[in-house]
Amino acid sequence: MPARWPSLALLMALAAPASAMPAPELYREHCASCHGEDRLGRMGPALLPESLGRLKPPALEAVIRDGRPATQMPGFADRLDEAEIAALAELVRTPLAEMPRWGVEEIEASRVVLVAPEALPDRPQWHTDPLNLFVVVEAGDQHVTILDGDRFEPLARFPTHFALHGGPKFSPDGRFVHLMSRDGWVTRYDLWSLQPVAEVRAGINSRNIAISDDGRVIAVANYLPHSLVILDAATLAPLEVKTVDDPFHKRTSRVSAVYQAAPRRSFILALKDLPEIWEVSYAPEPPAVFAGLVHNYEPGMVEGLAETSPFPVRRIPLTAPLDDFFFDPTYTNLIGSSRDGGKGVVVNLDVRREIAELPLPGLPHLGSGIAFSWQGRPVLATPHLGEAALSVIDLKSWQVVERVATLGPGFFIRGHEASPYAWIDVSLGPEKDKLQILDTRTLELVATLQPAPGKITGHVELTRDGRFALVSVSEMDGELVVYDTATFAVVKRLPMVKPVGKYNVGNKISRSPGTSH
Ligand code: DHE
Repeated sequence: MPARWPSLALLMALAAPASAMPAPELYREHCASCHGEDRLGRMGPALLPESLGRLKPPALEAVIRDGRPATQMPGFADRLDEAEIAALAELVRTPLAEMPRWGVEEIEASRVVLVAPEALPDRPQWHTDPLNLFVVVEAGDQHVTILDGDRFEPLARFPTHFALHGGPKFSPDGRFVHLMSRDGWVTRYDLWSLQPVAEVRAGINSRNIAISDDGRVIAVANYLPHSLVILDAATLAPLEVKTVDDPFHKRTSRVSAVYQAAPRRSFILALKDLPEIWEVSYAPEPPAVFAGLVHNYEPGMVEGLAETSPFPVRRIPLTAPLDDFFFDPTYTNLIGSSRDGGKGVVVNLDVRREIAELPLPGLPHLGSGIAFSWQGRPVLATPHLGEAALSVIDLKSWQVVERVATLGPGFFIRGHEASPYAWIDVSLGPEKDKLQILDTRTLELVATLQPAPGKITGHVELTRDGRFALVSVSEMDGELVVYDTATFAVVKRLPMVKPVGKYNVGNKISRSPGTSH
């Protein structure tokens, strides 16, 4: 009789340390109480590939081993060995077997009204220019500071949900600001009484929000699930959850971003997985072009379905998906790019067609572009995430009129109608601690600043009058450095914990062409 050998699985099990537990059990024991049995997040953030995508595997293991500073995430080095840490990191990077459900019911169940509207004061509880406040997002310890933009002094500082992203959106009078976290939490905060008034979880993994120009509704763009959520702005109650789909081909799509198109009274959606742009009307009486066939499919494709939503959709077909948009001043045309396409595509929203194409290699970051006038023509300037350059594009002829070489790729450019200078970060290149100044009259770089040698310099926003620029030194021991925009001299330094972005109420609600909206 041949000798009987133990199986490989049995040998491995015998060789494994006595404490080795399967990853799902480790997760249940150590992670579930904070991050949820379903990994969708509870008091701790969601642990899904969509939420962790930007954290490389060794960095993820380091967080499990050592914890995350300035948060409640403890280190597990004393309880888990290296193999267990690696197994847990692998588990949380594994996609969920099924798309989680996050519909009207789940959203409504998460909603909390913290202060009733009738309990709010009828005037600001402080004395400064209400339209020169700044909302500063400090990502290092998940806080927001409300800053008096006249004196550069904090009025309030409060904790936020984990990982706020995108620009906060203001009510048209500048009183309320709405913040969104990558885990889908939307918070409404009253700047007059300096307190959060309501919050709701509108998605599992969200990209950004937009508010209608009348301040009535908020749209939330989601990656998980594949939806656009419309909220009542005053109460954050869900009004509608739209699955973003192509029913004809039975496909759904992540929403890359949602933008407010005030002159059209609509939201415009960039879709990650469908070659379409969606226009969603929020007008109380949507124009006739939104009526008729559901979602404006070609006649005969999807018959018999009537659009009954108060927020009807109009589809604009594309040859390939576009990620990121910049609009001309009338919101008739937009220029879009895909993260890997190497080109810009101009789409006319009225005729629902692509009308021009231009070469735009190096990952342009159109969403953070600014508009100004150069040699009597309206132009847009956009930084590039993948190239040390700034592209300047004529908004009428849709030609690249200038490509300005910079010290490195960067995220943002900021200007102001009262100043001839634009401020450009080069934080994605080797000289991360530098900032360059573009003269918008000559398209020449006229100065290089170094706010804090050796430290990452990022996002910039100007005061309401354009006289001062607030620059982020985006490190844990970071600061906001206030510059005079005429002399480039430092006026003040305020310590901050990794301030990623800051937003001036007046510039945002007046839709200053020097900032994003
Ligand atoms: Fe952003 C805005 C997309 C990575 C900080 N970012 C936006 C917007 C989009 C976008 C579509 C405009 C939405 C709005 O304001 O309504 N961002 C993306 C990406 O696709 C990208 C490259 C990858 C990703 O993981 O999402 C990305 N963004 C980052 C970062 O790594 C940054 C630097 C740090 C962070 O917080 O994640 C970052 N994004 C910002 C900021 C804004 C922003 C500060 C608002 C800028 C403004 O002035 O309006």
